[in-house]
Amino acid sequence: MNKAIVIIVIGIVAAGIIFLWRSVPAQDSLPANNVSIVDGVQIIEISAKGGYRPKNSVAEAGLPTILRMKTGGTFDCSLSLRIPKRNVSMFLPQTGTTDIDLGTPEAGTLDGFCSMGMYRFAVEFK
Ligand SMILES: [Cu+2]
Repeated sequence: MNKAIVIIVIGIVAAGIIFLWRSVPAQDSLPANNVSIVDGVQIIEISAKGGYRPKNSVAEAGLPTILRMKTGGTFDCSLSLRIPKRNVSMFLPQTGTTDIDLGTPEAGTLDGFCSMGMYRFAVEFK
């Protein structure tokens, strides 16, 4: 086969792969579907492993709310959770579910961090 044709075919295949790769949205850009309301209690689920996911959540203000932290084989510092506005400073289990009662939040943003502040998440109450 002609070398020029081979190079063109490789170029087209590479362009296709790059196009497909770019059209897959990054996980953080997907709308977060981590907030549910069960029996009048709002539950916000955040997973902790190498950071917090989703990084940004939107929830309703004025509802009794639980922040549900999920870990699974987590061994990094996202286990060490701080929510300064709520005086939360705790260690999550390496694997498990930890419910944190947020009471009935008013409108505003609640930030959570790992103890060193390198990982962060935010919940916006509207
Ligand atoms: Cu950290």
